[in-house]
Amino acid sequence: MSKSSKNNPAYSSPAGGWGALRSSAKHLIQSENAAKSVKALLRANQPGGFDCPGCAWGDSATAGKVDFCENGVKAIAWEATSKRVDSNFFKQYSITELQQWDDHSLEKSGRLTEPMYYDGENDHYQPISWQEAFKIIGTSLQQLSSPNEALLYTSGRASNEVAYLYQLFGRVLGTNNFPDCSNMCHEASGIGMTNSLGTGKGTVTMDDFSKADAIFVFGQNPGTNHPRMLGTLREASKRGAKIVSVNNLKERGLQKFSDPQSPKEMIFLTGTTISQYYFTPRLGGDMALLRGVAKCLFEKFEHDKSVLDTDFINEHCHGFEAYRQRVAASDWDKILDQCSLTRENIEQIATIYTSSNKVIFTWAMGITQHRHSVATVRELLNVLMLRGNIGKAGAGACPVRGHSNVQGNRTMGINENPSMDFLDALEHRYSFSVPRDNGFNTVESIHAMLEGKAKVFIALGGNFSAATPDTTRTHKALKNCDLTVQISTKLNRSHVITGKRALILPCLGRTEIDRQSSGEQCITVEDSMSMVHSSTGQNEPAANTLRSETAIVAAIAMASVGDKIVDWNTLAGDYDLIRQEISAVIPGFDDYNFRIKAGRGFHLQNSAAQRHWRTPIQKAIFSDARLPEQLVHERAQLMTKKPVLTLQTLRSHDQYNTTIYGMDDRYRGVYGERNIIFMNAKDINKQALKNGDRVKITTVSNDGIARSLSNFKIVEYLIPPGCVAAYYPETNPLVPLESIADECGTPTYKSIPISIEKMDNQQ
Ligand SMILES: Nc1nc2c(c(=O)[nH]1)N[C@H]1C(S)=C(S)[C@@H](COP(=O)(O)OP(=O)(O)OC[C@H]3O[C@@H](n4cnc5c(=O)[nH]c(N)nc54)[C@H](O)[C@@H]3O)O[C@H]1N2
Ligand SMILES: Nc1nc2c(c(=O)[nH]1)N[C@H]1C(S)=C(S)[C@@H](COP(=O)(O)OP(=O)(O)OC[C@H]3O[C@@H](n4cnc5c(=O)[nH]c(N)nc54)[C@H](O)[C@@H]3O)O[C@H]1N2
Ligand SMILES: [Mo]
Repeated sequence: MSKSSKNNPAYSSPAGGWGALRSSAKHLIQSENAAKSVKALLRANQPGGFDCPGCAWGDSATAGKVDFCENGVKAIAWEATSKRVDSNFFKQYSITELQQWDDHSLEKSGRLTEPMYYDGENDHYQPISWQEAFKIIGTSLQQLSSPNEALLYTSGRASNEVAYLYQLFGRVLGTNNFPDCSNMCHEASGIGMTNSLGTGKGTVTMDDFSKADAIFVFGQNPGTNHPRMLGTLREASKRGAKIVSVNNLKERGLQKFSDPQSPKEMIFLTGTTISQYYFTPRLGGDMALLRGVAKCLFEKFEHDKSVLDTDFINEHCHGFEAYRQRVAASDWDKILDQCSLTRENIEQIATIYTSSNKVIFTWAMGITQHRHSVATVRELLNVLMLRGNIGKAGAGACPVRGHSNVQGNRTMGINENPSMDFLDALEHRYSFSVPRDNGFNTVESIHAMLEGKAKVFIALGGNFSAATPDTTRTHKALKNCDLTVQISTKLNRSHVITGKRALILPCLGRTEIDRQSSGEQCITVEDSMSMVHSSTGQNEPAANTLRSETAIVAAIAMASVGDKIVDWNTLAGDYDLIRQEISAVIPGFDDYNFRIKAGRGFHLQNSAAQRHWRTPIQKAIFSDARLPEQLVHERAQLMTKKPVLTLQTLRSHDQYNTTIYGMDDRYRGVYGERNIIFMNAKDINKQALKNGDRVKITTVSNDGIARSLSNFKIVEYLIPPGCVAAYYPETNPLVPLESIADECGTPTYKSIPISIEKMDNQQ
């Protein structure tokens, strides 16, 4: 196979298979610590082992089976690297110099091992003792004129134990400012599901996947981002379930998959067809598509009363009549225009849907990162509810989460907008006056820093400066802070875009042994199916100077608010004690310490799965939202004469969010580069461009801020006309801070109106 990105799609083999094994081997060998990585891998997602830090897909029920994927290998090898970023490294490279490095080079430098301090005086980080570092944070927080000038960011890899301590610390300090990666990720799923069903979490378990008659995968690329999900889909496909993909790109993994654990598929170089049906709507067209499906259902219902589950609707739902009228009022022209599919396509989807009794809808960022994402999530639920597909075995809603414990972090109270029940429970347990005002989400935090309303920024993991939108303004915001603190495993952009002063606090990774005063500790996490299980690090820490995230947060709390309300040190010395606190405060965690000892952990009950609706009227609620008046390209086209295209920013196969493992995107036939833009041949011709041309990409907006990126290479690709795609995080400078989803504030990373022009030599 030619390693060129000229003739896409270049990947003709099934996803997975030997390609995945070869790539796994390559990443292991390049990891400079192959033995350590392999040892760790064999314990991934096994009882007594650790939870793979890759994604939040559920674990295999068959204990003992090898349960990791190519991208899990990359995540584990990346953490086990023998390279070190220590005080010598920072002596050698100034902050200004490191700012010029790309994301791949920064993280590839290795594991952070020593606490470091930048005091604003010279351009280098200097080593600092842990005690001094905590003192600086404590003093800075105490000097704020209000606790709401502090921002406590969390990335979804943090464990339940550290997340619980972190939110408790913030609330004792007096703020609900908990921006998190979820604000940029599945926020729309949480809000849409809570409004419709009274729970923000998926209603299915792994068992439902083995019973479903049909599984619809919306706006998701599991071949890269949730590879173990392909194993589940493969099993379903093999037993005759229908798999339907709805995605503007023909993602390889959703078409054919060869399971590296199937000797037959490996030896005979075959694979299993995953999606028997594949539909490619325009970016942001899913709500219109679903509205069209609902229209078909109502039409069929005229002749066949079994098409809708009227018993379920009558007994469990509210708002059916208003929804029926809204569907009737949505006209076909607009529906077909917005999704750019044919009426036959939509009728076919409706027929597949009505001919299946038990149906699961899964979705990810292709649904949640649009202006009308909450309305789209609710439309997915409307269509499920019409046929009683919530709270029935083999059926339900499955927002497939991103980070391995992002769902658990929310359960633990990492939320800028916490429920009153949760705050009451904290107040009851610890007897202090808990802050009740909403805090800032991620985008609001950036505004607050820009306006000088927030002055101390602490990040529990993640890479805020690269993951967030409007990079130029976000960097200005961070630089405006008095103090920025990063609790991290590896060097990234957020360490070199600093506040006036900055601290790096290096921590243990998930794969490493965590020793505290009471002995070796395990942590716990919750996956997309609400299974809570323990994770025990297996490798020796990268350095004996590292501390656990839990120990670091406890020490920050101690230095800032003291131990009058919570005895932080005792809790950090024995994580069983933290879990006892969680049991006492958060419903569903009774006998927590006991239940995580059993094999694969325990399932947190999901009220909607039991047809118990925690909405204000105790019913599942149909949403009667209108279709968007216009999609982004229509609105933006009024602002410019140049052709407007809609840009989605997405992940390549060789990255984990802002962590860039390598420069290839194997399944899309791209090798050795990331500054590319996938375009349809028609759009390329329309602008008299050619495959391979270099272009400048400019955001179309009327806010007076210029946002452009130069030197992106056109890759001709099968993508609906008018839509283009490019990699995140490189394209974040193009995403306006103000471009956020209605009702939830998630940046619209999957629909940015842009124009392109050919680079001349001067540009
Ligand atoms: N290896 C690896 N694993 C990961 C991650 C990673 O970066 N690397 N990230 C983790 C995280 S935090 C997350 S949130 C998940 C992300 O998992 P995904 O949501 O799969 O990630 P994206 O790459 O953003 O892909 C979005 C998919 O939706 C499609 N899409 C985009 N817009 C639309 C639309 O309007 N309609 C439809 N129908 N489809 C659309 C895109 O073509 C693409 O296939 O993965 C998690 N797992
Ligand atoms: N344009 C665009 N932007 C996006 C998205 C998009 O699709 N398009 N997706 C959004 C989504 S879905 C998400 S979730 C966010 C992700 O945003 P974040 O969660 O903030 O970013 P990550 O890249 O996952 O963070 C990687 C860093 O985490 C640190 N790290 C890794 N493991 C550990 C650990 O065990 N402990 C600690 N303390 N640190 C650790 C390492 O230093 C690493 O550099 O990005 C969002 N941004
Ligand atoms: Mo995410």
